Amino acid sequence: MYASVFTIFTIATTASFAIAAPQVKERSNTTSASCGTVSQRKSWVDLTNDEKTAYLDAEVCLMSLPATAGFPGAQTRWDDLQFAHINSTNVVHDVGGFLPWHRLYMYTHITMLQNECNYTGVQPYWEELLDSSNLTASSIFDPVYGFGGDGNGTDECITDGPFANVTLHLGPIYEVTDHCISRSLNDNAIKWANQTYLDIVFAAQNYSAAWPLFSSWPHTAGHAAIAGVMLDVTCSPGDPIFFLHHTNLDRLWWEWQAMDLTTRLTDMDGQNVPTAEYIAEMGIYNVTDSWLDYDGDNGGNVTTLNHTLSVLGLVPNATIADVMDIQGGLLCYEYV
Ligand SMILES: *[C@@H]1O[C@H](CO)[C@@H](O)[C@H](O)[C@H]1NC(C)=O
Ligand SMILES: *[C@@H]1O[C@H](CO)[C@@H](O)[C@H](O)[C@H]1NC(C)=O
Ligand SMILES: *[C@@H]1O[C@H](CO)[C@@H](O)[C@H](O)[C@H]1NC(C)=O
Ligand SMILES: *[C@@H]1O[C@H](CO)[C@@H](O)[C@H](O)[C@H]1NC(C)=O
Ligand SMILES: *[C@@H]1O[C@H](CO)[C@@H](O)[C@H](O)[C@H]1NC(C)=O
Ligand SMILES: *[C@@H]1O[C@H](CO)[C@@H](O)[C@H](O)[C@H]1NC(C)=O
Ligand SMILES: *[C@@H]1O[C@H](CO)[C@@H](O)[C@H](O)[C@H]1NC(C)=O
Ligand SMILES: *[C@@H]1O[C@H](CO)[C@@H](O)[C@H](O)[C@H]1NC(C)=O
Ligand SMILES: *[C@@H]1O[C@H](CO)[C@@H](O)[C@H](O)[C@H]1NC(C)=O
Ligand SMILES: *[C@@H]1O[C@H](CO)[C@@H](O)[C@H](O)[C@H]1NC(C)=O
Ligand SMILES: *[C@@H]1O[C@H](CO)[C@@H](O)[C@H](O)[C@H]1NC(C)=O
Ligand SMILES: *[C@@H]1O[C@H](CO)[C@@H](O)[C@H](O)[C@H]1NC(C)=O
Ligand SMILES: [Cu+2]
Repeated sequence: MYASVFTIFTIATTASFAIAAPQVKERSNTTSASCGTVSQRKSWVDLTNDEKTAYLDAEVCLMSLPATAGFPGAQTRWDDLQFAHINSTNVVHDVGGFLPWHRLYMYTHITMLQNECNYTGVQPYWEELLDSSNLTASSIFDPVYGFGGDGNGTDECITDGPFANVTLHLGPIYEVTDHCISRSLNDNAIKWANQTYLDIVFAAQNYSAAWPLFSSWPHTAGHAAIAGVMLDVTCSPGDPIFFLHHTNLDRLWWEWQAMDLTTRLTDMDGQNVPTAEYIAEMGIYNVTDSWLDYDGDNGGNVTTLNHTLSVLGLVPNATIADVMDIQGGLLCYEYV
């Protein structure tokens, strides 16, 4: 239904195809001087069945709690979380703040699971590379220890798994309508998560070059491969797979940062406002002057470490500087 919602950027060079897989220097420690106890974010396939169940139950819990933020149309806490993305879409996509904002959004999600649903487990990620040659074989679609499978029929509603009968209240785009979680699995799109494209992304030598590549390939891969709700540029967090997908993207950004950590803990760049073409193609609202006054970049169109990140109060505003280090104080996790 929203087949063109995610733009595929043009790749200017193919020279980087030959570059080998990155050697990642992960810091590995369970406590950190700067942030305390370090939470380990794990691949979905490395969770035990009990851990998977606890995570899925916590997501169902958030969907069952009543909305409290006063956002228009929101009925549940899940809707509140989704609204923060809907309402921010035009200032957090096609911009330099794309990766930092979604890092804060992943933090918002896990914080709500912990504080409101008593979740004590880790934030898992979907290691899409493992599934990039066979999407439908992925264990994330398991009907018991996963998110259920493909959509069915003209509405493309999912029919099994813990979210089969969930009613979403927000979407499509900016509308407020009741609908199911829809999917339309696409085996071709998941290929954009394969090693060929990761090599292109990891060959980028600075954030300015890297962020559009992250957005184009591994980011588009998960959205377009799941499709349905996941292909709706504003409402995609309605499908809980969104959080596994974007945590994986966050992991990839962190692995890229870790290749030259000293430099890349402060490397920020990119436009602050999406291009007019992007806004028109996505059918999203123009960015207002009042937001530009507040973004922390002194009225400029270049994203800096001072840039304000807002999830509409679900967690306090932060700056991009606050989220550059996943063990910087506000954030305290590692990827294993
Ligand atoms: C882990 O962190 C603690 C506290 O910051 C530090 O004392 C210790 O040396 C670290 N261990 C490793 C293996 O890095
Ligand atoms: C954000 O939501 C408010 C209502 O709370 C609305 O007035 C505003 O137009 C929305 N902005 C965007 C960009 O979606
Ligand atoms: C979380 O735990 C508290 C304290 O035990 C309890 O009052 C609350 O109902 C629990 N919340 C949920 C959503 O289960
Ligand atoms: C993908 O995996 C499924 C389930 O294991 C299998 O039935 C199918 O043949 C596989 N497809 C390809 C192209 O390997
Ligand atoms: C899929 O949809 C068709 C109608 O389009 C329906 O007959 C069938 O029962 C559905 N399958 C499941 C598993 O819900
Ligand atoms: C969804 O509803 C169908 C039909 O009422 C029911 O068979 C199924 O168990 C429900 N699934 C969940 C996860 O609640
Ligand atoms: C990745 O997918 C592309 C097709 O989109 C294909 O040409 C390429 O060979 C694949 N790379 C790997 C390593 O499988
Ligand atoms: C980033 O690297 C690209 C080459 O990958 C280069 O063309 C560009 O000038 C660099 N940008 C900055 C801001 O350093
Ligand atoms: C911001 O920069 C982008 C890319 O250069 C440009 O397309 C857009 O029009 C600029 N927006 C504003 C408000 O200056
Ligand atoms: C958004 O701004 C562009 C100019 O940058 C204008 O052409 C367009 O009509 C505006 N769209 C809306 C919905 O206001
Ligand atoms: C951030 O803001 C501070 C004080 O407002 C300023 O000194 C600093 O130069 C700014 N940094 C950037 C990268 O804009
Ligand atoms: C958070 O930032 C947004 C702009 O991104 C701003 O509108 C809002 O007032 C800020 N909230 C607080 C509490 O400062
Ligand atoms: Cu997004």
